[in-house]
Amino acid sequence: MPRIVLFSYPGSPWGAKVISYLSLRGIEYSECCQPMTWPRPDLQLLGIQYRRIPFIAIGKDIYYDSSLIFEKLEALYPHQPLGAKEPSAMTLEKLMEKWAEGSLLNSVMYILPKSLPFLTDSKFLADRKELWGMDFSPDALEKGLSKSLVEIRGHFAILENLLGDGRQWLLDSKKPGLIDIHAAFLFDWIFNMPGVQINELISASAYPFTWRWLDRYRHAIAASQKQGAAITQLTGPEATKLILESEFAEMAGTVMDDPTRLREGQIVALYRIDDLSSSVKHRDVGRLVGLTPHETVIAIKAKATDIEIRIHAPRSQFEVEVAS
Ligand SMILES: N[C@@H](CCC(=O)N[C@@H](CS)C(=O)NCC(=O)O)C(=O)O
Repeated sequence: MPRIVLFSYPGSPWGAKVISYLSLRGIEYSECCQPMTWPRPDLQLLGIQYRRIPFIAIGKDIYYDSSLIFEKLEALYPHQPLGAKEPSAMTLEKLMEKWAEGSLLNSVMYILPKSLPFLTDSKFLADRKELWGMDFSPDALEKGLSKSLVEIRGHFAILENLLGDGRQWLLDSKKPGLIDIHAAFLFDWIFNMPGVQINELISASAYPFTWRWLDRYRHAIAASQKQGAAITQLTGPEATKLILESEFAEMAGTVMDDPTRLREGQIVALYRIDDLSSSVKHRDVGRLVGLTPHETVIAIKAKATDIEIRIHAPRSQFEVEVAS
């Protein structure tokens, strides 16, 4: 299998989520660090318009969105995967993934420590306002704090209920599974930030099982990172060269019958629909080469080359349509 290249930036919670997964699996990878805000000139070398972080390349296959990244890593690296195997556990795992993004994410944002330098950086604030419509300034965060604490208390109560029988991990496994990553990564990210204040209403004395589980999670990730091989850092040109000189990780897909009625070979636009600017500014345009209930695959040419790479995106939160 070609070497994985992760495109992320330090401090990205979703980037940390993918890194935690790779570490727990012991899968080696290289990293191409990106700026925290747009533009990301490295991506232009590959011809990629995608705005969000992280994404990974496995050879000339590029995978957007951590949900698809996990599905692919589970399937392409089948030795000792982390995902649940039994249908009810698989369902819970998927729901936990959606809960983290759809509910938990918004709750934890307001406890970001106000001393973080980027919260007073006008470039960062304007960038995120354009992307999310959200004001991350310290004043705006302060206004949302009490609602956020009420919500986090509710989230903790759900976990405390499950962990209250003394299990170590959410599905009572011996080691952390993918479901633990889904449920823990945002708490792990926020509660380990320098300067974070933990209100007593959500403290370890109120939710002892949940805090012990979060502690175990942090130690398990740290131990796996200590054991794992060093991560190679690549510049944009180095990452591009590595990717373009690699094989594809997967065979070409198929375009199945689909409600969109799109057909193989059509030139399509692929973009996210869960933020304010992707549908306008971050459309990847290419030849449709794969369409299933799970994913869209388009082929594009890397900038100034004749070399094709394939972009894979999940169906959920993405739109694909004939390019205009
Ligand atoms: N559902 C996406 C969420 C990714 C996401 O929102 N990432 C944040 C960074 S942690 C982002 O892209 N923010 C805007 C940016 O960095 O440009 C995934 O799972 O990959």
